[in-house]
Amino acid sequence: MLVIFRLIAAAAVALAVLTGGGGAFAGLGQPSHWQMGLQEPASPIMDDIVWFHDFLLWIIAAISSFVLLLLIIVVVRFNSRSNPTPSRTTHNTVLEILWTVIPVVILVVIAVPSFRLLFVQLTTPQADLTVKATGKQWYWTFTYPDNGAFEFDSLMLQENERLKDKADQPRLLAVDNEMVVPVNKVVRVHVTGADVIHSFAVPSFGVKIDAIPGRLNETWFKATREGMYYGQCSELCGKDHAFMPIAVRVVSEQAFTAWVAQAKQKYASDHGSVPTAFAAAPAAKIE
Ligand SMILES: [Cu+2]
Repeated sequence: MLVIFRLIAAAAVALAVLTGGGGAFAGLGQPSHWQMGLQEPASPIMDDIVWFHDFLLWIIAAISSFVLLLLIIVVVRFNSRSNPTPSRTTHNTVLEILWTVIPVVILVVIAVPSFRLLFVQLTTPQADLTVKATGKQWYWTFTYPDNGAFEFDSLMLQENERLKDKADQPRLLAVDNEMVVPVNKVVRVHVTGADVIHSFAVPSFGVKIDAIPGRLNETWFKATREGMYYGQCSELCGKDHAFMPIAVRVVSEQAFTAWVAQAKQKYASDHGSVPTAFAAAPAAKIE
């Protein structure tokens, strides 16, 4: 009896996830408690990724249910008690053609939106702005070549630096200097690594690309809503890999112009300098 109750509970959870219950738990720009789905999308690419993910989930659920049904039929109808003298049939042409053709059709149906998504992700449209993100052990450096080539380092806020009552300074994600971009503009991101391989990833934008020393990778996003969006280094890069978050603030175009004017002054002295002091800094203390 208990087993049946557990099965019913598991089915109810699966149904809730399938019918989009997961989406209700997802946060915008950062993870949320009890989150089950992907983070809320804030770019056309992430909209497509979420659609593709849900589409695949239905296909996977249908295939798994079908296989489970076949297994149950075999167990019940063809065990040695109910079927003491098994049939000796070995071939069935129609069945063999079907179980070859149907999976091929399913794979083609999956491949079409999958390749379309890959092409859209890898083809940068006419960019309004370029930002270079350099992964370093263990922080990010952002450069704005189109806006006067100023450059600044973005380090995670330690527990004692963080304003705990501020919702936009989440633990292990808030940084001292955020990357700022204008809303509804195509931002081209040039990504590279200064020491080892890192990975630039912001879930709500659907962006994830390796930061490889000696190589310039390119990705893009168009943020459709203003706000704070957090990501993390997504390639194991050393002991403080978990403590080099990416924080992107999406603002209006006017606010962006104002920020650029102010940032040019603020980071003027940083330009071209190599902040080796950070590389040799003691380990981040996380409580
Ligand atoms: Cu890293």
